[in-house]
Amino acid sequence: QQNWGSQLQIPTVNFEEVLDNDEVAYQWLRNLRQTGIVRLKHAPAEKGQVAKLGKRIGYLRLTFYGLTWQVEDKIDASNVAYTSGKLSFHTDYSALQHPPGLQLLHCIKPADVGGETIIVDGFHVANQLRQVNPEAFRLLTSVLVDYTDMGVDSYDFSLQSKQRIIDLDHNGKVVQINFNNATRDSVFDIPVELVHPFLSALKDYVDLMYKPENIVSFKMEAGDILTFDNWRILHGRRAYISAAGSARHLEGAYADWDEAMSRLRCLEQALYGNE
Ligand code: OGA
Ligand code: NM2
Ligand code: ZN
Repeated sequence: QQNWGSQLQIPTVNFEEVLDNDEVAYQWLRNLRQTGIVRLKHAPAEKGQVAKLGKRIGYLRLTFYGLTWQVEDKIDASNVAYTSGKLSFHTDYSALQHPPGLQLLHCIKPADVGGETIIVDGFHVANQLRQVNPEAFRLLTSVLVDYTDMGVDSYDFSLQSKQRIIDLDHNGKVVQINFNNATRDSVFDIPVELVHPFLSALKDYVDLMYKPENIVSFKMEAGDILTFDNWRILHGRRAYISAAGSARHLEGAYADWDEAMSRLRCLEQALYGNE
């Protein structure tokens, strides 16, 4: 995996080629693993395209928001994402005990004004925090945070989970970020004397994320599909003006790393197996 900051040129491939050409599909998934984000260009600006990518991998991940979901400014929104408001840096669905590994976001209609995307490499910033503030890093990698997501979409739901903001593997390597202030519970089940140090550590991490040298910011165009590692990349959007008749519309979906890595290995075997 390659860390990146604001210098990143987002790896970009043609959508139809990912569907039709095995070498391009292989490049897509390899880049996704390495860089954590790949932009697909020139998809048709209509629903159904992220579902095709799901078939290319194997399966999409079904959640309470549906197999695919529509990011629009909705009345009675089941989630803050379904408003025209700003979304600060987050990973999706920390309220699940096993958050989706991959996210696909297809821009069908950009906002006329606003709605720009911001992204940051959460692993890179976590390693910066480890350097500059080891104690904050220790708190974010050990304290369990309560997440909750309640509401109604196709079904009613009431999810709860406990997550570390930064997950490490057994060698101390950063392997997963679980951070979404919108679904962080008002319940915080830790010793009271830890609350302030924890929140201050979290603020230090967030402040590092927002450093200009770490952020990449751009506006998605109709037909763009962002595919990214939801365990690694934090994403957000600027607020937008919700214009009647030309409303912003994205279609999104989740997938998991097991299936994506499986497809990557099968493609590699088929393409280069006997060399
Ligand atoms: C989301 C989200 C980004 C956008 O729906 O979780 O981050 O640009 N959306 O609307
Ligand atoms: N949506 C976009 O964790 C979250 O609630 C992220 C999920 C609504 C499917 C938003
Ligand atoms: Zn999101």
